[in-house]
Amino acid sequence: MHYVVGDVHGHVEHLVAALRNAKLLDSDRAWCGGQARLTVLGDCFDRGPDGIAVVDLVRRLQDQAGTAGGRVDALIGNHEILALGMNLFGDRLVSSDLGGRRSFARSWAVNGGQVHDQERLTDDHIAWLRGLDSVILAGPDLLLHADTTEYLRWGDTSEQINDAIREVLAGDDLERWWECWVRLTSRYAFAGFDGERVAEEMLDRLGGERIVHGHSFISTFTGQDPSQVTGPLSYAGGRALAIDGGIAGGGPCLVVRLDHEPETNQPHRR
Ligand SMILES: [Mn+2]
Repeated sequence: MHYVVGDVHGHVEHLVAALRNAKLLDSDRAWCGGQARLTVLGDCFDRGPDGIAVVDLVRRLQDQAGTAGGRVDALIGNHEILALGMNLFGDRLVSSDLGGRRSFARSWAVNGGQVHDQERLTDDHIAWLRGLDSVILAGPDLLLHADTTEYLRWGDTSEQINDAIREVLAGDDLERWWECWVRLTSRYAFAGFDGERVAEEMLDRLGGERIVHGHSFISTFTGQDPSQVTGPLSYAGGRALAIDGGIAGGGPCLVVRLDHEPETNQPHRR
């Protein structure tokens, strides 16, 4: 079984409760999911109380699941870029910005940056975060943090995209880091009148039958208040699944099981 969760934004207790509810975590906060797979779709940091605790929990579960024959992965979200960019560049101005006012420090401050997270970010955290993938193809599901086609600017395959972003994050070129932050912050690529076509074109290039993403509150697609959200949202003709319940806005932490049982799976392709 493969589960996804995302956009925890420092709300580690919400994550613990949701993983327990999904029977992936026991009462001692240890992995009890056996051979199950869990992918964390990014945005562990900012807005909430303890982004570092979220990262530490994910990393511990990664070790424990590995030992149990399971698997835990995490994807880079725009807030990982923001937290690392703040750490690396602070208030250095982005020179490609002609207004000359942009910096990671400014964006961090207006996007829920937490001093507490910055103070406790270690070299070990930074090395782990810099090595994360941005795109994972898992069976029929293409897992992304953000609902954007901007990933395709880095390459034509998941491997190319992951390598290209890792290369940017391994370096210290502010302009290229800033480009990463901007691209991974865009959204709603699959929600327009032609969203199904846009999603299909992305799937044709990168593989998979369905895009699974976080980043944009489900409530902003449905017009609900985040507190009314109870599950993931399938849209774009079934080609996209939004899983961000909107914890940062008072919504639930959704741990979503990606069901693809052979006997119940309907063919998506014509
Ligand atoms: Mn995001």
